[in-house]
Amino acid sequence: MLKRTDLRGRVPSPAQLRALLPRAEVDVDAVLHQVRPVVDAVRERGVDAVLDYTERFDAVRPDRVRVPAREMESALASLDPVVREALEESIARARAVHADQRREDVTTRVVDGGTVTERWVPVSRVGLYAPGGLAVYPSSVVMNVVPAQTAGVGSLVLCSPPQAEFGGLPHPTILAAAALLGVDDVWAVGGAQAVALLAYGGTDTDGTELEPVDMVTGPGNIYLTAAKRLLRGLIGIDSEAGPTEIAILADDTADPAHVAADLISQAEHDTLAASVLVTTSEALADAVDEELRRRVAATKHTERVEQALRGAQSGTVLVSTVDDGLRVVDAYAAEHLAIQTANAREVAARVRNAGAIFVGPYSPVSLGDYCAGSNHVLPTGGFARHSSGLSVQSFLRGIHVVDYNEQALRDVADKVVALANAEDLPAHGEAVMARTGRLPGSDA
Ligand code: HSO
Ligand code: ZN
Repeated sequence: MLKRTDLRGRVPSPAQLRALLPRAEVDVDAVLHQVRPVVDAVRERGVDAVLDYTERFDAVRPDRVRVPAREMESALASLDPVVREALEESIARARAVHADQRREDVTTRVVDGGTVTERWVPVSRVGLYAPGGLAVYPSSVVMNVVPAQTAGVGSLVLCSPPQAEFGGLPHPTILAAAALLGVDDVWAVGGAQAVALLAYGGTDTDGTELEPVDMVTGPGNIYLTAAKRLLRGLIGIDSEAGPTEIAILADDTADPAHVAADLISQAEHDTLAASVLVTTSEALADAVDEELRRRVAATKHTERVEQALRGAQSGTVLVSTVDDGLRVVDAYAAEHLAIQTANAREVAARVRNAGAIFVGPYSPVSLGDYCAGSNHVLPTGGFARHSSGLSVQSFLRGIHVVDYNEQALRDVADKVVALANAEDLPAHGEAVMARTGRLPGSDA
């Protein structure tokens, strides 16, 4: 089922390796021209425009956009208690991990009388997005809300598209998850119009105001991503999420049933999802193929999974050694990397590029999707070479606070003047001399 690339006895460069492991192309730029008029209309006409687009794209026109408090309560009250308990566990574990990410302010005494403090300040107001349609993921609400709340973001608003089958409200499990997390400001709006409304703000049909946000995070389809790209700058955004990816580095100690189940688990998200097995063992590769045949036929979303596994973005790579395998997975920089080898912990410690790493036989990626405590909003498309997943840090800004006294300024004044003159910006030096009252370096 997985096409095979045999790299045994070869040592391709990282760039060659990346070409061997292609990624699904999602051309966001191609839809910018469709999204721009939506964004412009919401800027000009606010909620009226939102409702027009909602009618067009979501086939429903709610009376108002903001979800009433009683609807939040009733969604929570009708949530399946088993799912509620699972969500609560997921939230508690995520809160524990994210609490440890909080940064302390640090003051560096650079010289006597001169300090620089790095002060970590949360973004004031954040908009979170939860998709509807095929991807109704209350777990993603948890993964976006928990780091924002833990960072100390004071004001959070959630947007999710209205669903005709739920009377123009967002999906009830999304509302219930928001209620469990203590997010009560929820608006029934999806896609590009949601990002535009969050960025520009607007007034609901009953006069309720949505204040503009400073930042928008959360996954969505290509139109939502295009809107984020258009509005970036006016608002901060998280990194663009592409189709999900799993890479597994395995040797002959791996259980083929585990490997196959994990490859299928992420292929289940999307026909463009990537499932990549990197292994030193041809026997394991054969056994995994065998398991895949059996399991793919039996799983619920057979067609989607099969298309993902057969796509150009998925495959098996045979390597001579675990070291070579590490080179391959580092070049690929997967969103999720599972290590299923002997001494998995030690092998995992040598990985340089991955969104998240799942160590050994009992840490499957789907544990991380829901209940490990780790965040599941992770860099895709090779972005793990330079970026991290969503964290408390994503919602904080480090502000340098510079505090020098007169003597400390005098002591360094000639250095500032020298650099200012070297850059032909003498007024920079003069701003220092205006305080020191004389040319730096003179004895008077
Ligand atoms: N694996 C997805 C997250 C997710 N899985 C949500 C299940 N629900 C991207 O990391
Ligand atoms: Zn998943």
